[in-house]
Parts: sequence; structure tokens; C-alpha cells
Amino acid sequence: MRNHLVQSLNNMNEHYPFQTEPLPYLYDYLEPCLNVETLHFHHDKHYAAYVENLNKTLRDYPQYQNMSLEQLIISVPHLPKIIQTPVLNNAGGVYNHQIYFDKMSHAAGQKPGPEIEAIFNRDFGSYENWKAIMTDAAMGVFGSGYAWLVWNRSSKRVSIQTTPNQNTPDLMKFIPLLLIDVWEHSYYLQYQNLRIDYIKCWFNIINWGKVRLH
Ligand code: MN3
Repeated sequence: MRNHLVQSLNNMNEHYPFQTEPLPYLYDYLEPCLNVETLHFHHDKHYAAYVENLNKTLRDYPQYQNMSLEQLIISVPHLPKIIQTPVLNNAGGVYNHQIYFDKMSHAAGQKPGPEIEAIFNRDFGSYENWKAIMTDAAMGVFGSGYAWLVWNRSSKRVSIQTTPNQNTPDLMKFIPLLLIDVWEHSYYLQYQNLRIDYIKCWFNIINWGKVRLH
């Protein structure tokens, strides 16, 4: 199963005890879209807390300590009831943040390459249409959650989804390609209530080189 699942950070196949992965860039690298303070809080406090809480949850369950994040997320319904919610929230929290941080880069006028642009043309009409739909999805997340660009394993098409809290798309059916975190902690220090400005800026810091079609 492993080879068919998304490989976003090098550590995606790691298992308990999970580590807080360092950012793949310096804290000021995403300026001005995401400032140093925002990244410090988001990475060092929020993401790190999910790692710590996931490890705490699995500490007394050696039978699950060799499972990857994706295996844990997929297995949630089969875990003992008492750890289902903590694993859903914290394995999801680690997984989602690792993809989020991994797929950003310094704004340099980046656009998707020809392969992704062709897929956007086919499945959304154009790159600009994709941006508009993705913006609406991210704006439409009520409360905390994410908007995702996903690859459908069976239809071989891309689509947009949203998930609440730290939920992920159904990893058996979809491969996450890209996501935007719209929890307030990801933007509030810098943008306050202006989620739309954060989303607009995020499009400029997507690391398209790390968005891989399958
Ligand atoms: Mn977050």
C-alpha cells in the first residue's frame, strides 16, 4: 500500500515515536505572505503539539507503533474506541501540517508547470478557474479545517474537497496533492479576520515542484 500513498515529507513513512520535522526553509522564507511570528507559532507550537499528543496517545499501544501516519488515519475505525478520536485528530494534525508546510515556497511568481496546467484545463477549465473554486472552498470552511486539491485514484481526475477539524480526505480513494490550512491559527496573527487575503497570498507561495500528479 505504501508506494501508492502520497509521499510529501521524507518522514511520511515513519512511525512512533513521531518527530516534529523542521521546516524545509527558514522562518522568514515565506515573507511577506506568512511572517516569522505566524510560522513560529504554527510550526513550533501547533504542529509540534499534534506530534506530542499523537505520541502520548500511542504510548501504551505497542501494536500500533509501527504504523505510518497514513496507515493510522486509514485504520481509525478499527482502533480501540478510546483512541479513535485522539488518533483521528492528532495523526491528522501531523499529516495535514506536514503536507501544508512542505508545499510552500518563497513567492517567485510561480505557476503550475505544463503537466498540472493541462490537468487544470481538463478538470476545472483553467488554472484561474481552479483558483476561483479553491478560494470559494477555502472561504467556505466554517470554523476550522482545510481545503484540498486531491487526485481521485479511480477516476484519475483532480478535484477540490474541504475537511473540518484535522480530518483528511478518504485516503483510500484520494491522494492529497495540496492543501491550505484555514484554521485561524494559520493566519490570524497576521491577517486577523481577513482569511481572503491569506488565501490570495497563499496561491503565490505554492511550491508547484512538490505537487506531483500520480
Ligand atoms: Mn494549522
